[in-house]
Amino acid sequence: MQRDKFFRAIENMKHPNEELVKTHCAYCGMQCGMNLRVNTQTNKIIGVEPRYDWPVTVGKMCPKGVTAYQQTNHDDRILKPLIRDDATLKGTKKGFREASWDEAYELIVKKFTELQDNYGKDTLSVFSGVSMTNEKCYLTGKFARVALGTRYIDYNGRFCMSSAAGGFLRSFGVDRGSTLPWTDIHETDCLFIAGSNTAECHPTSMFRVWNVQERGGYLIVVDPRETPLASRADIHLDLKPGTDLALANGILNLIIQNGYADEDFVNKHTNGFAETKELVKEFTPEYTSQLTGVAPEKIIRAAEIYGKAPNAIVMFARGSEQQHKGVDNVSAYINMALVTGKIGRPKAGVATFTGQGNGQGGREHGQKSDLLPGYRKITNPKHVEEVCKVWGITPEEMPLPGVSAYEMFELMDQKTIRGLYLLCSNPAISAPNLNFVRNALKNLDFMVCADFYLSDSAEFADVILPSVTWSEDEGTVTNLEGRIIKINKAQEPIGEAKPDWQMQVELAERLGKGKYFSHLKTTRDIAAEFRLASKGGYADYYGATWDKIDKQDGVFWPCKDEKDTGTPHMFLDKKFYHPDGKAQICALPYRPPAEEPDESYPLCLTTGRVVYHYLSGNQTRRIPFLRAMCPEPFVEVHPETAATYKLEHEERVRLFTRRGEAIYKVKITEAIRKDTVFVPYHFEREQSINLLTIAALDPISRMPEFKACAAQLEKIETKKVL
Ligand SMILES: Nc1nc2c(c(=O)[nH]1)N[C@H]1C(S)=C(S)[C@@H](COP(=O)(O)OP(=O)(O)OC[C@H]3O[C@@H](n4cnc5c(=O)[nH]c(N)nc54)[C@H](O)[C@@H]3O)O[C@H]1N2
Ligand SMILES: Nc1nc2c(c(=O)[nH]1)N[C@H]1C(S)=C(S)[C@@H](COP(=O)(O)OP(=O)(O)OC[C@H]3O[C@@H](n4cnc5c(=O)[nH]c(N)nc54)[C@H](O)[C@@H]3O)O[C@H]1N2
Ligand code: SF4
Ligand SMILES: [Mo]
Repeated sequence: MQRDKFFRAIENMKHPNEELVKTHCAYCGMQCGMNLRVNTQTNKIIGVEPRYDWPVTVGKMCPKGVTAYQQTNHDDRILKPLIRDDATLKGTKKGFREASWDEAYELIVKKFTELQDNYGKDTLSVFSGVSMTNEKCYLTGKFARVALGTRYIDYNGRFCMSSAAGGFLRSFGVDRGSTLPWTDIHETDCLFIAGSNTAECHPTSMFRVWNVQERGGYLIVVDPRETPLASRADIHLDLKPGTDLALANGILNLIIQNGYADEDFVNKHTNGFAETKELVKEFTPEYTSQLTGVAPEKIIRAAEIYGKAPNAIVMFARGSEQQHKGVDNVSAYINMALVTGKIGRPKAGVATFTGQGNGQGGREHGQKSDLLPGYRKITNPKHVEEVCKVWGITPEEMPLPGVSAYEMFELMDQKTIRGLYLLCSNPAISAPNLNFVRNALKNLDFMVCADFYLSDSAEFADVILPSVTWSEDEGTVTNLEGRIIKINKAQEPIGEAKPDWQMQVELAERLGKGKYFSHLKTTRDIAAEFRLASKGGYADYYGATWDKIDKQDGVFWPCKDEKDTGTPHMFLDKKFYHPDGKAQICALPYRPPAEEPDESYPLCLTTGRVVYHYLSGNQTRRIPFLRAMCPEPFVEVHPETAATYKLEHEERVRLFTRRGEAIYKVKITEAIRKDTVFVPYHFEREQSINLLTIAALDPISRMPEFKACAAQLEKIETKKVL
């Protein structure tokens, strides 16, 4: 009924010359189905409507998605290449002039060549992102290693999905962020969700979450804040930031003690149970409560509900992953599913809420410092050989593994890296310990930035190349289920903007590497080479042709050949990807956060998102509706904590850590722990919370600890206006 009404309303609103282009949202890993509305007379995008025929999101979209189309023809678009002609103004919007593509390319080639002649191949670096299609991500890896010949490439997923990836690899031997399709979620009996603000960050998952409860199932939420999701949970485990590992061990201990372990499954399909059982014994409800601050009875009840549920799904996101033990946290939550055998069948399993639109595909095909297409390892000679065959280079020509995203800034600081090609990321806002990172960017001899808006990071560049938005190009993206989907082009690039792949092909040619790139004239050409390069790797996309994607509403990888329809459910045959086919249950000793509160810094600072903004905010802060709904950052403070500092709602307060300080509006709320403060990170310049965060890196994933550091508040004494 309601749907009919909606369509009638849309029908009435229709422009007389309108065509719909079937595609997906520009932003998060949900990749909601949408139709872009295009005026066929002007060939410009004029609006959007949700797609009811898309099985994952069935007509749902969030405030960012419904306004995403406003990016394409926005006044702030960069329309021509820009060259800096006043180096004294680095780090500001000023000092750029417009240039032709030829002039920009020539300058880049000259500077990159000079740097490599003087300091060696590895003096150049590429820092990339995963708002790009698989084809672009694939080509960026090839561009770094073949066109520039450098080992230093890494990307923003290091700050996002790297801990999930590390945990999945260790536990299952394969890193697909969801073991089951999203269409299973509402049919399970218990959702255990840790460190995800689902209602704000993956809003179009929420109807499935509510449906679990409506059907009599349970929702358990682990978060230091009472988010909209937590407020509706059957149990809210309101832990101290950075203590997930203790909580997961405590719950596992109770699961084992109370007889909820599936011994048959454990014996046949896993390793590591005995050591883990022994290790978690210490984590009694009382001890776990001491470490986490969660009441013992809540921990006991959570273990009971999860243990008894016939089917359950363990889910997590950056709350538990962006820690210096993020990989351990992920494996510890996966332990719950492995010990109870609630995995490898429909309606039961494990999933992470993948962050960026192509956060899954973008991490599989060679943008990470140690990976090659198909999730191959650059340290494995056989893998290198397979990729070399497709690229037409010799194994000796393949660069060595590089370092992680944050470590690249350290190398820039030390002048080991002197040149940077930055695309699709805005680290001058989103990297931790920003005072250091911004200085490292300033310290570069030569920096190129490809973006469609002038970002905070672009302000450090010597050359800015105008790229296109998602709506001006086509290609595939892998959503948070592991489903490969198709993004379609709705409009020609505006001004002189070009897709990233085209810039890379043209630059490669000018760098004398045309032989490896000149055959790539369209996205389809890249898609064909990319599928081939992934063939035989475990993230095998070879069978995922664009036709099949269209016919099947996407294709879940692995998909090996033409006949293969893909793999919606992982591990149905109970075969995991470790050499012996077994999954690993991990014994993980507890470690506290890298920096714990003390007398000088008594509060724990945690950071994250609001529904209206996306990541560094470079895209969403320009959309009038989103800016109006959330114009500036704030610091969430519990009423009792506010009282000790004599703070009033909405007054400004100085928040500081050992690394930096910023001034924020106070938001007094009972939805946060008394010992914790929270700030969203989408804001520019001196309002960036990353001026304060700590770059303590996970030893395996090299993920920084965005979610916990020690902080202090100071009231700003203001004079009364007379
Ligand atoms: N609106 C919006 N949606 C987005 C994005 C966006 O920028 N804006 N970004 C997308 C991307 S790239 C990502 S990665 C995802 C992120 O999605 P989420 O991970 O859901 O988002 P965050 O706000 O970073 O963190 C989630 C929750 O973790 C909690 N938390 C903090 N510390 C801890 C802790 O120590 N343990 C636990 N268990 N929880 C903790 C926070 O209180 C917060 O509610 O969202 C995607 N969707
Ligand atoms: N304190 C704190 N910091 C965090 C986090 C946190 O929770 N707390 N979360 C981290 C996480 S999960 C993430 S994912 C990172 C993200 O951090 P960033 O990588 O900085 O994310 P974006 O804002 O998406 O930056 C993308 C930039 O590229 C541009 N862009 C978009 N699409 C394209 C394209 O196709 N081509 C080109 N050339 N440019 C494009 C956009 O305009 C934007 O300027 O931030 C991390 N930082
Ligand atoms: S939930 Fe994510 S993909 Fe869907 S409309 Fe919002 S931002 Fe876009
Ligand atoms: Mo992310």
